[in-house]
Amino acid sequence: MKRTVVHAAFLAVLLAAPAAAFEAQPASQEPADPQPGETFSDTLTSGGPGPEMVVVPAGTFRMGCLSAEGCSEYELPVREVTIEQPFAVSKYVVTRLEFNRFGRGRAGEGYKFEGEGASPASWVSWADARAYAEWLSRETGEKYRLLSEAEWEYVVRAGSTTPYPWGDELGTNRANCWACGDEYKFSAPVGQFAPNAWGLHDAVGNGWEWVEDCWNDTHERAPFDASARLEGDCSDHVIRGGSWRDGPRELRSAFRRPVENPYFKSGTFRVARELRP
Ligand SMILES: [Ca+2]
Ligand SMILES: [Ca+2]
Repeated sequence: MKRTVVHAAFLAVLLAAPAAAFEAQPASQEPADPQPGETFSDTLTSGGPGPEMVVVPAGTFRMGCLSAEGCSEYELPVREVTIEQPFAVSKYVVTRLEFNRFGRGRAGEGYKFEGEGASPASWVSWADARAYAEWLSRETGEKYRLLSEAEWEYVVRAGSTTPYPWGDELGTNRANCWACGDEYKFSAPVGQFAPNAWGLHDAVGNGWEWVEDCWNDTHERAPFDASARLEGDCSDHVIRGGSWRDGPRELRSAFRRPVENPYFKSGTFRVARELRP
């Protein structure tokens, strides 16, 4: 496994550890996967780094609209979901530069990726977002995929129970949307706003984010674990988080909507990577 670990705290632990701790391991053994909070990028076989990933912990959270007011029936009922294994998630949505490495950015109908490389790869269909993750798996020998809807809300909330990842109010310049008090009229390059508690940037706002799940009108009978919901209306898929074209309602962590269009103007995505057991 080729991987660049860049977390300063992790390096400090490595440097401080007694030599005996390393001698106990056979030289050929691969390093253990990183721990929650650490960041890394896998190296692509074709050259260059994969997306920057951050490890998130296992845990239990309440999914859905947690506030008494302003809820859509799409966001109910609230249920407790347990994410049993830590996993890694990209800190940013996949950028044009990253998507162009996949090779479909310029060729794919509907894509417009001649612009700045750090801008989100938008207009990407759900199927091509999945294809990118499959390509990334082949390029790295690791298991990349879209997030399930439950995983998405888990990592975006990052322990928060408020309407927005940062609190009760939309506030000013926390994200990119039409009502966010930011400087961007369209999409912003990734990472222009403060990350959430687990290090994800643009968790809400900037681009909608595809997840694996088929559309269902409510959370009734939704899984209580990290799995994606693969029954329901599978001509539509769930998209989350709101975009530069959206406002206070859509930017809430609980907000969800179905999208059928194969190419959705403000549709972007982030990837998950499974860790080794
Ligand atoms: Ca804006
Ligand atoms: Ca987003």
